[in-house]
Amino acid sequence: MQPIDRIEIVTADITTLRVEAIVNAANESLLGGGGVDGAIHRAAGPDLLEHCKTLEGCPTGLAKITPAFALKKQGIQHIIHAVGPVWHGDESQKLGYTLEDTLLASCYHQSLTLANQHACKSLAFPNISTGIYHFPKPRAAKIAFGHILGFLSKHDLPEKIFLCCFNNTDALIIQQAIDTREDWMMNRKRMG
Ligand code: AR6
Repeated sequence: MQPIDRIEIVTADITTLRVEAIVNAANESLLGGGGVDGAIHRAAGPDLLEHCKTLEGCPTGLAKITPAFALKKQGIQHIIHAVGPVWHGDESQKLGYTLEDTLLASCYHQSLTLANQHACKSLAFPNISTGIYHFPKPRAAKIAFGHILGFLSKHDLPEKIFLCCFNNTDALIIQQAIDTREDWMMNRKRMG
């Protein structure tokens, strides 16, 4: 199967998915918050917070893995807490040229690496940093898709990645990032 066929966009609350691992858009404290972080902590139950208290936080751009506690009953085994950057960047800078771009890419890479090391077959990502942290959504979508595709082309696990969007507008933004990349790949092939 081509790497691109292992990536699927879904519109859902990430806590309702039936996947082996989900990624949380956490903050450096790892002690919960709003947005998807709040939803995951509510769904996983208070044991998650107790466990997170032992982790001593996580720097921006990195990720830590925990059990899924109450979410295990629906098949989720792991939660990967990735700390995305707060966007202070300059949108006029080319993609990949801001510190925030690098840190966001690192979140995806670290999360994929942890999922791979724990032999996860399926992994779902929320749109890290694009809510409370205000990372521009189309820019984040290009970074997420590019890095996931690169990782899948070198690794058999995870077999399947779900890009979990909270609404259809966000799903469209991800789809556009994928379409743009596919057009670019086709043009590159045509030009030899
Ligand atoms: N399922 C899927 N996606 C969701 C859900 C959900 N249940 N809830 C929100 N989203 P955000 P950030 C989407 O703000 O920008 C927290 O307080 C949302 O629409 O959750 O990385 C943390 O503790 C958006 O597209 O995360 C940090 O302090 C995406 O998830 C801070 O927010 C990310 O939005 C992290 O901010």
